[in-house]
Amino acid sequence: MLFAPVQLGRLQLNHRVVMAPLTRMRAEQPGNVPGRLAVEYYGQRASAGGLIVSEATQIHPTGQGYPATPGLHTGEQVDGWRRVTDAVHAERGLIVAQLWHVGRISNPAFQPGGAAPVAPSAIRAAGKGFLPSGETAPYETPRALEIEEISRLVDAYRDGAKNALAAGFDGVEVHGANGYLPHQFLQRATNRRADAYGGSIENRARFVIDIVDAVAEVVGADRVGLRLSPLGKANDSGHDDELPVFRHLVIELATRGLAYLHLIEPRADGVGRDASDAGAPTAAAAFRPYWPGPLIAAGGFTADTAEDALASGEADAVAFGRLFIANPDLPARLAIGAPLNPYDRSTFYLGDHRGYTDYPTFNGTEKIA
Ligand code: 8OZ
Repeated sequence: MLFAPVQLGRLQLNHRVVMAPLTRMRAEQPGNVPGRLAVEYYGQRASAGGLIVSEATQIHPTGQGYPATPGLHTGEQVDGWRRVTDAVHAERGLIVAQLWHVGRISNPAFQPGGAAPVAPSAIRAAGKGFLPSGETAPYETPRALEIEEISRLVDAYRDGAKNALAAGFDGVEVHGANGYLPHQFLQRATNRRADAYGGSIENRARFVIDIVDAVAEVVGADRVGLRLSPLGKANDSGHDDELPVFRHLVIELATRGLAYLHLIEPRADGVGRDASDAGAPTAAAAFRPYWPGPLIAAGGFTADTAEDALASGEADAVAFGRLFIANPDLPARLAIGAPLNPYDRSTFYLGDHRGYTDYPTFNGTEKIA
């Protein structure tokens, strides 16, 4: 079924092999602008009627927490992304912009004026994060957002959606996963607010819902996706029993006619449970009963497990990350059962064209498995 068409809201796909959002940290400096290499990289990965989700893209200067991640809040960045979307559309592919704010997963060195990163509450993340140099340092304690600042950040997502349209994107995906700002609002462990954005499940879900509604006003609900990691542990997330807040969120959004819900399976590296948890229900299976709309599953899928997820009805499409890094022509390869290039983890982040635009397409002479 990977090669049966599917409709995700307004997005009409010819096949169900989605390119997952992939942080690659190669935006041009200064300005965090997607450059010539990004145009080539995304163009290589476009396929007719195939969907690409852009790498996570900060919608505000305070939303950055890694070196050389692209933004979508300056004119230069919009112009850079326009060249990317043109390259994807030239191959008759589709591309949505993933709208990102890292919240506390940052360092003052990335922040305007060297200020503390912002978060729902002043609770430091465990572990280390990036510095602009590419080195790492322990996270520092963030500053709790004032309630007026929360609505300004929702406005920043709205502006991000406007900029996405100006840049030629076919829609937007709200990054609600992996321990970043929206996820920090959802979890009790990171949200100790006593106002309308903290406390009850309804209040903790409010920020994500406000964002989804704001961007839907701009692009139409049927061009908005939301990515969540309800069982993941990335970036010091996943301490609470979060299922109730995710269930509430998904049920609340189920009536809005969104393009899709995008769920990360916890088996993916970095967001994973231990092997001892194997056999626990997948995120897609756990939330399918609450989500009648299109669902994309992501996280460590192979062609075979993807077919299983589609056949069982758990998912309507499957996003591939690492396989897409190493195989620019991944949909074509999967369609004919061609062998796959192995990926090189050492070139996932930062650096140059190596490991970015130089993975070869299938030349047709290798033996097909
Ligand atoms: C890997 C490295 C840096 C950021 C995510 C945006 O986890 C990311 C990310 C992944 O969602």
